[in-house]
Amino acid sequence: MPDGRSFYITTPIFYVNDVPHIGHAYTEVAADVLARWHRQAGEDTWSLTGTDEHGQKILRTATANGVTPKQWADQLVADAWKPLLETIDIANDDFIRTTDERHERNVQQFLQKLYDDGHIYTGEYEGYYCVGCEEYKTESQLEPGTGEYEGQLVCQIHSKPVELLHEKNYFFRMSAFADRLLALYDERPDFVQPESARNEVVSFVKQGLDDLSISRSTFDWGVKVPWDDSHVVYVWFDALLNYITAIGYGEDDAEFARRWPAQHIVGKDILRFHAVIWPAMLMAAGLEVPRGVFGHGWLLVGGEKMSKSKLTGIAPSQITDTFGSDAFRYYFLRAISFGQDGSFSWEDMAARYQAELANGFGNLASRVVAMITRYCDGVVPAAVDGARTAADEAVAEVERRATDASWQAIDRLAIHEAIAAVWELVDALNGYITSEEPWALAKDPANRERLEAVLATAYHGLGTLAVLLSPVLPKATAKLWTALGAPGTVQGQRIDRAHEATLGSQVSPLEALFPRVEAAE
Ligand code: ME8
Repeated sequence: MPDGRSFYITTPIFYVNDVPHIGHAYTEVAADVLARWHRQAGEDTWSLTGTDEHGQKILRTATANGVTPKQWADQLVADAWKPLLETIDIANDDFIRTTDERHERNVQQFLQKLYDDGHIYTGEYEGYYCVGCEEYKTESQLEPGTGEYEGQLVCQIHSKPVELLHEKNYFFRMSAFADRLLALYDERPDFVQPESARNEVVSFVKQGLDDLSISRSTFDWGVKVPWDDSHVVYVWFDALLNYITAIGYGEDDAEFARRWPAQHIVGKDILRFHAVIWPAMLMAAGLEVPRGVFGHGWLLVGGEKMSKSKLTGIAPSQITDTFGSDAFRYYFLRAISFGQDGSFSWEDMAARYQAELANGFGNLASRVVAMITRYCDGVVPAAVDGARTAADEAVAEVERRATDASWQAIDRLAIHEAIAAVWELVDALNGYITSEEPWALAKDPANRERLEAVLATAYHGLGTLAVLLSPVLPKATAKLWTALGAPGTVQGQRIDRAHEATLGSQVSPLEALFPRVEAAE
């Protein structure tokens, strides 16, 4: 059951050096499904996404393109990142940019507080910096380059050379928080999920933490350090703060108290920033740590992380143009266990589209609506209590189970398990129609009562399915809801009580929810 707490969920804010690929879309969709599910469970829900626009990576890209970094960011946000949200049907509540004034002034406020409280000091640092990661690397995170990078050290993630930097910077005394972090991971085993991510984080912190360089002075594209404007704030320190500046940190205490803490959904590449640095920053500021950090797996191409810099990125619209946004959302959340790596293939996408969406769910919906239209003139038969058989009861039981099990899975962030739980109802209803054979019952008026009971049971099951699948398949379930003649919107229904939804009395024609796509792709 929903616990009545508010639910605040975030995605990473993405770098605007390039356009999005399906890896970014995957994170967006996962967070969106969780947000929609909690919202439909009646929780006070808020979902945030946005863009990370400062730092050397953006500065260099903009310079190479002959524009200012702000011009570059404005263009990418307008032409690529905001349109992505429409392409994959994201219902976010807010979109934050790190160049927003509401963000910049409160980054300064946060930093000033840490400085005043003695958490920041001046130091010198020499190390290898990867501009792709926007991070100093230890030698164990580097490898010898090959080909054009022969003789240079390259970053293991980007396979591009790192740069040896020597700077006088401001440092955050992060080392002081190692024990408190370990106590946190211990007391709240779900703080970092999945288990593999938690283990990685714990063993990393157990080795002891270094202090963190949090300013840069060799370029000026960033938030100015409030007490020294010859430095800008390190891009990660700036970016992590988006999660609180977006909900009123420093300006709207009531809103901040209402929303914080957040559940963060990130890719496992940026787990340490979220599960180590970020909670340490919050502890230093005397704020509550996040509700949790979930590090999902990578989408792989040829066994490697799909990426813009390696030119293996697939644009989300390449998939949605053929299969639609619902199928995109469904595929990535169903085919990949949330938390594990997964590979995308057009063949697998097409096969699941046809078997599960078109034949499994879409066809079920069309058949039931068509039979009520044909045998009952579109009038939904009232369920006749006395005529309920064991098969009817079994369907009702699966409806209850799917409702409860999917919510419990969502509460544990196990999105793939939630969808699987709902799919038991798809399968049960298909099995029910096959075994009860309403088309055969319709041939003999003596079976009228049984025919009506079967169609009423199937209709009710379809209503439950529409509600339970609405976070994943918002477009198809809205069409189905209309065809069922049900009141209000499907999104307005309580998902944790889906099997109790009030339905309608008259169906209307339903076009194919998942039309056939040409197999050529
Ligand atoms: O790291 N598979 O931004 P970013 C799955 N600005 N997810 C993937 C992926 C893949 N192959 N590739 C990218 C940054 N992602 C920082 C974040 S947050 C305060 C700052 C997703 O544009 C995944 O969510 O490099 C990953 O964590 C994120 O994109 C990295 O996006």
